[in-house]
Amino acid sequence: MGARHAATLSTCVPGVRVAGVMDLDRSRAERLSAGCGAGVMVFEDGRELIRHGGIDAVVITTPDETHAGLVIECLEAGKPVFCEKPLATTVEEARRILDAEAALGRRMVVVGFMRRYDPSHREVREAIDSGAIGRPVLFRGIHRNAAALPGTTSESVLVNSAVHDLDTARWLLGQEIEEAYVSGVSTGARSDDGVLDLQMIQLRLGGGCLADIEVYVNAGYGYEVGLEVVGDSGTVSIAPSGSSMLRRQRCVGRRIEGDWLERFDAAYVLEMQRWIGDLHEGNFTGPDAWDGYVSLAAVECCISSLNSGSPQSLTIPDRPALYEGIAEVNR
Ligand code: ISE
Repeated sequence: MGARHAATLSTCVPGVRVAGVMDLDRSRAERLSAGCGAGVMVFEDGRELIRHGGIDAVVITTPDETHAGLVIECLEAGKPVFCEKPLATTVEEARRILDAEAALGRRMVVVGFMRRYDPSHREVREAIDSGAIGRPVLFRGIHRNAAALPGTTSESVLVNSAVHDLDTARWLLGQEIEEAYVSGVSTGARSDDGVLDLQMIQLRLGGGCLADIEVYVNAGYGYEVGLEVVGDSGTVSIAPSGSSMLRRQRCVGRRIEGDWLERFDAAYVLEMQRWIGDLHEGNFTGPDAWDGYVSLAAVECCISSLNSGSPQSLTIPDRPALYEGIAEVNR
């Protein structure tokens, strides 16, 4: 993900220069830096990169467990930060980020919920906002990965993958999650490690909507994200695969993307362009630390449902004033 963002910033975004890259594996960082133009600094320590005087803003794409510490480090250094999702791996860490931003008195954090920039997701949002489907009553989501990432656990399916769907549901419906019921099975498809790699999430949201979301991280055949929002007078949906359909020799076929880098290619570019544009204007309009925090509160509620086998309720505190009244772009 870091290599993709660095490439996007160096080739598709005006008004920015990749000044430094970091990887624990120095040779990998050196290869990446060479592709980002001349004079790109190479670091093996994220904190050193963050504190360096030649770095104005930071993109965090390190492993999930390191996100919160590095975001706080950026805030302490007074540097705007784009953090890949999830913002943290626990609500408590995310709360600390909110506190650090509150102490600064300005929003400096943007979270990489790139689906909000995906043209088809934006069309769904526009259809809902225009009233075309009436009052939304149900969100259905499908999220399939070809194969689970190494080190996947039953909980990390929720923290790392389902966090996108939880964010999408609340973003599209404009409602907060109030109850979650999650069940999972270990399909044994790729390994017999007992990880619950297929999970079904049922949600009840504040405005009277329901949601059901399938997250299957070992689907084997490719990568797909699809959804349908049902309203009281119509529905709007994104078919899992948006590619063209080929009919030949009495068969019909459609290409399926291999992973999120392919499927959300356009979204990643739009996301970086927006972030850099906002940076110049000094007003961030993308998903913020509050969205990162609330999505993690929902993830933790899902984890306790998965572990207890029963529905769990969730109360989201009022949105702090710092996160109110922001221009509606990707919010
Ligand atoms: C991955 O980290 C992503 O962010 C992808 O968008 C998501 O679909 C996948 O499940 C995650 O593992």
